This record gives sequence, structure tokens and C-alpha cells, in this order.
Amino acid sequence: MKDLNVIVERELANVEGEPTAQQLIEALMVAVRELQGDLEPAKGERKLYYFSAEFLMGRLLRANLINLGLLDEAEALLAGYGTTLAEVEEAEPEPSLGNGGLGRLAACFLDSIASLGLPGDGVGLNYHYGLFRQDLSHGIQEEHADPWIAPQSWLVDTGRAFWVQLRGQHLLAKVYDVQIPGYQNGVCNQLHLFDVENPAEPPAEGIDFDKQDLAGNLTSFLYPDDSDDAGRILRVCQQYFMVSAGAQMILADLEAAGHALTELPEHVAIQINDTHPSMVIPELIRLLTERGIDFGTAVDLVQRTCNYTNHTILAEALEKWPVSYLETVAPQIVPIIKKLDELARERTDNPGLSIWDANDTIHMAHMDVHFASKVNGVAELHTEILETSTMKDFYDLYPEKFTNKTNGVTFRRWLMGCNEPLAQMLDDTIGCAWRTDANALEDLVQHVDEEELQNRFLGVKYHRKEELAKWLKDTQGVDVNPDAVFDVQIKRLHQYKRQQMNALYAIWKYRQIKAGVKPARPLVMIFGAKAAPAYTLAKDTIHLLCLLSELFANDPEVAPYLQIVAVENYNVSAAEHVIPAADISEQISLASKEASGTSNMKLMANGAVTLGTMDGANVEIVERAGEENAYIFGRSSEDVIDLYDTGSYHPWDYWRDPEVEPLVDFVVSPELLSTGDPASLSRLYKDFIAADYFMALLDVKDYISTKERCLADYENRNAWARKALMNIARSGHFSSDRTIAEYDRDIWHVNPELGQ
Ligand code: C3B
Repeated sequence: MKDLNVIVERELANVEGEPTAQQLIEALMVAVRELQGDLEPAKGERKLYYFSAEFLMGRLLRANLINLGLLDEAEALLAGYGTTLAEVEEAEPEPSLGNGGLGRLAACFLDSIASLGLPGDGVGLNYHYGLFRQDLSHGIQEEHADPWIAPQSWLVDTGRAFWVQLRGQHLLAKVYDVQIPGYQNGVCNQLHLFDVENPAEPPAEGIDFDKQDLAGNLTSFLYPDDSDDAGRILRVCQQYFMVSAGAQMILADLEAAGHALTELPEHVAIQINDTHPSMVIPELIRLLTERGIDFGTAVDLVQRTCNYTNHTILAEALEKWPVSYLETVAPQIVPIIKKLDELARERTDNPGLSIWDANDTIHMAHMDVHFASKVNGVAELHTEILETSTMKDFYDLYPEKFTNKTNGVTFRRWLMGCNEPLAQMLDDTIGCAWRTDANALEDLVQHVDEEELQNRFLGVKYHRKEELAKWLKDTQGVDVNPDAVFDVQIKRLHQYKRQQMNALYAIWKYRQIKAGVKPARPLVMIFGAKAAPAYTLAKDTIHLLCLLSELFANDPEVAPYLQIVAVENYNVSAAEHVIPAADISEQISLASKEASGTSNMKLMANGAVTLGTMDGANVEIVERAGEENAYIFGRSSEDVIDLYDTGSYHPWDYWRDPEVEPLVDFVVSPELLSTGDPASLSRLYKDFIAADYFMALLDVKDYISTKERCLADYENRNAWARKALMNIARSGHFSSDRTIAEYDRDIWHVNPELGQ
């Protein structure tokens, strides 16, 4: 049996003097990789392949040590070198293979699949320069390449490769694996990442690169700028590269296991994560027919194998590609898509459900719904909106296909890993059962009235706030006061998530303070958000937040009471610092627009209280935590959908309100214009008064008063602690172990113990 200590010692044998953090991390990575290499993948008759353009894995050393049961041993080893894992892990680069919720969900799912002992691997792409590294030093978002692949990384070169025919060239897709160990169960599954053979060097500046250099740049960046045709075509190239290589790998595995291709659905389940991997459907059909299976049989086999998850009702995120793009990228699948469209038209005469529309556009989600076995939304409300509104005609055609799978997060990373003091408090109060079954957190309900526990919780939270303060000081040079309320909004920057409404609150609070209304306690508003590089209004909002941050910091009347902190380059590692320290969880999307949200779940499990709208999974969170333990405001999703349907929302009906108008006007005030970019600020201002597509002004007054009520309640510290404890106690439902067990029960049927 190999031993962590022995391998680390071997790796450090040639180091002279004290090893650096970098050397310790590398030695531990080698050791963990070797130990994981000796574990077996989960086995069964049927195996899941989870296809996703994103896997936002985060750092893996701590997570893997936890799952291997070696965390204490590693800490003891590091103590021998006078350090701790928390200190050295800052030297571990974070793979930047995702944008936000969808990518992080895929990572949580892989952890749960392995931990439940299910045969299931991830399939994705190995972007060398990731999404981008965000630089806020000039008060705006600037993007840089984020090369994360160091000489020691978690990538294992498998030596496998598949040829993909793309844009008339043949490109070799090499397979790199990232090991995915289960939680103390001896299982190790894999995430397969495809990569071009000879990747190009990173750009010297920014994130521009030669979009024509396919062989070099296909796996450079996640979601290359899609504001022009070349960028969009490159995105389609990435997608086809991923699914073609993935489909070939699946068929090769099937045949290597001695099965006939006609047995595909008996041995394989495919999950299509959003529409990015949708071309796996025609590609598998193509590969099967190429191998002698007739078209009708191939369609049937693929349909019984594939399932589709929808993650959004925003039209912009439901991909549609012009036929001409597909003709350019992969003409070999175009006739197949044509035939699938014909088959779909045999099933329905509703032209709105066609795959290939009259404008020669291919609707990827339509192809998924017609040719997948199951289609799921990611929270109860979201699935209901799909069924009754966005995909109503599809639901009427195929009611049996639709199912809900409310998202979840892995408590191993998001509680055990990132918040040890809280985990310890839970162990001491209710025992350790919650570590393998998050539902056991429910036992905490019996203790929420105990003053001693409430005080201990407040102590743990304060300690985590001190730690966040130290991290912000070390990484960004910002001072924050741990006695302040930490009010946290962490998610991609998007207008539907309404960071701009939160900014209006900040303006309101600033004006209150300037008018002499001093808050009982300082408020630190913490934002973590990246904006898509081509999304102008999102970048404008970041600029506004940076300006407000500076304005408050430089005003001695305001600074002691109100602060905005924009966490630069928000990513998984940053989240692990911010989430345990949060008091308030901002979940303020326009009702009906956030499919689920997952930071809401992580924050809940770490004892933050939700301030939010009845949207996405917030609905289920409040249902469990109790309305008295959350702060809910804003219009309902029914009202909002009705406002859209009737076209009756007009921002001018709201900003003329004497309480709202000064807030909106402040966006173009001399205070901000003196240091800000006038073009950017006036775009934001005009958007508020003339468009406000996501109705920030509809809810802003209710938001302000609800937030004030929340802040007032915060002053009763023990009553607040009770609310936080109730949230933790009722968070078990949001474990991704529960979500994955449901996917398996209703969709995949890969659990060898349950049989098919
Ligand atoms: C996100 C949604 O916006 C979130 O509500 C949801 O919690 C997660 O997916 C996970 O289901 N999402 C995303 O991050 N990227 C997309 N392209 C679409 C949805």
C-alpha cells in the first residue's frame, strides 16, 4: 500500500533546505495522483457520460485529500514543515474551465457521482487559457489570458486520441484525464478533457487570438468572443470537436467491453448539459450509420441514450446556429440534422417546434427535446415555467419526457472543505452523520434555541469574517471591518441577476448617510462577478460598482459606515473565502429569470440568510428554511411573465417616483462623472430610464425596505444566529448527492446496486 508521506518524501528528496509552498504543493499533487491512480472506477452494466462545455473544478488538492480521507495526514505532514494546507494551497493554480453556475454544477455533479459509487465520467474541453483573468485595477474590467496548466497539474495524459473532421481538416483530439475520487469509497472516476495536439502560445496581451488558426487555438479559450461570425464559428468548432471525440470514445469503450453497437442504450447514458453539446445527437447517429446501422435504428438507439438539461429560459442562451455555420464546420452532420427535422415534422405540424426553421437556422434545444429521452429543468419553478410557458408546446407533445431535478452542491467542498470551524461545530452538536448524508443536518433543528450554540455560531462566523478580511488585505490590499455586516452577491454579472439594483441600494444608503442617518453598524457590500467580455452593460455595471467603491472609501463621512468591495477575478477559490464569511446572501434576480442559482445553496449551508426574490431555487430554500428565516421581496414570477406577455412594463412609470428618481440620477451625477467614464455611465442611466428590461425599478423600493428590515434584525444577534442555524439545518436537501440520486433514479439508471 502506497503512503502519502513516503511519496512526498521521495518527491522532496532532492530539495535543498526548506521546501517552498510551491514544492510542497507539487509533491502533494504527485502523491495524491499516484494514490488515486490505484483506485478503481465505479463499475456497472451502464455508464453515464456527462457532456459539458464547462467544468469549473476549483483547486483539487484539498477536495481530493478530503475524499481520500487523507486531510489530517496531510496537515500533520505540513505541520512538520511548519506550515498548513491553507497556506500552501494558495500556490495551487485553479483550472479556469467554466463561467459560472453551469460549470460549477458539473463539477459538483462529478464529485457526487463518484461519491455515490456510480459509473460516470465527465466529457469536456481542456481550455489552456481558461475563461479569462479579470483585472479591476483601473476601475473597469480588463481581461487577460489565464494560463493555468503548470508543469505539475491534475491532467493525466492518457495517450488516447481521436481524429475529428473539422472545417475540412483532420484534427487530433488528445484525451487528458482528471481523476475524480469518491468520498472515502475507494472509487475514482474520470473527467475526460479533449485537447488539440499542438496548442498555440498565450497571447501577449488581452484575450484576442487568431480565430483562423484552428489547430492552434481551438482549445485556447472558453467561449471565445462571439460578437462576430469568426468567434461564433470557432465556438461551433469547439462544440463539434468535443462531441465528435466524445462520441467516438464512447463507441470505442462500448466495443472494447465486447458489446454490440446496437446495445448502446443498455450500456451508456449521455447527459447533455445545456445546448453546447447538443451536436452529440447527430454525431452519434452519423457514427452509427457509418458503422453499418440503418438510420432509423440509429435514431432510436441515440434517443434512448441521450438526455438534456435546460439551464435557462433566457432566449439568448438557447443556441441557434445558421445552417451555413454547420456547413462550414461539420458538413457531414448537416444531412443528418435535415433528416431529424423531417422526423420531427412527422411528429408535429407545429412549425414553432421545428429543428431547421424557415430562415435556415438550427435550434439546438429543439433537437434535444425531440431526440432525448428526458428533459429536465433545474429547480421546481424553472421546470414549471418550461412546461407552462417557454416549452409549453413541447410539453404538450411529450409530457412524459419532462422532469425536474433541483440543483445541488457538494457539501464536501462547500462545507467540510471551505468551512472547517463550522463543520467542527456541527460534529460537536449533532455528530458526524451529516458528512455522508447531508439530510442529517436536520438534527440541528432541535438545537437552534440553545443560546450556547447560537453564540458559538456567531463566534465561528466572526472568525471567518476575520479570515476573509485578512485574505482581502493580502490579495487586494483592501481593509474590511469584521464587525460590519457582510452582504454578499457573488455570481456572473448579468442584468437579470440585477447587480444594478443592488448598486441603487448602495446609492440610497450613501444618500441616507450623507443626510445624517447613520446606520447602527457598518455595512460591507461584497460583489464577486465577471462580465462576458462583449456584454457592454454588464461591464458598465462593474464600472459603476468600482466608482461607488472609490467614492465611499474617499469620503470620511461615509467610509466608516458603508463600503463596497469588488472581489477581483472571482472564482472558486475566492468563493471558498467569501461564502463562509457571508451574513446576507443576495439572490435578487427578476422572478422567473434565474433557473435555479447555486450560490444561494452554498451560502445557506454556511449560515447566511437569504435576501431574495421568489425565483429559481430560492423558492425551495425559503420553503425549507421558513419564511421567517429569510427576507423575501419583489414581484412574483406570474406577475413578471404577465408584464412581459402584455408588454406593459415601462421604467418611466417607476423612475419618476420621487424616492427612485434621485437614485437613478446619481448614476450620472458630478460625483461619479468626475472620475468615471461618461459614455459608460450614460449608457447605464439611459438603460434604467428607457429600457430596464429586467425591471430593476419595479422592485427597487421593496428591495430597499426589505434590506433595511433585514439589517435591523441583524442587531438582535442571537435571534439572527437562530435564523442562520435554521438555514444550515434545512440545507441538506440542496446536496448534489440528493440531486444525483434523483438523476440516476429517473434518468440514468446506472447504479449497479439498483439495477436498471
Ligand atoms: C446557470 C443558471 O443561470 C443558474 O440559474 C443555474 O443555477 C446554473 O446554470 C446551474 O443550473 N447557467 C449558466 O451558468 N450558464 C448558462 N449558459 C445557462 C445557465
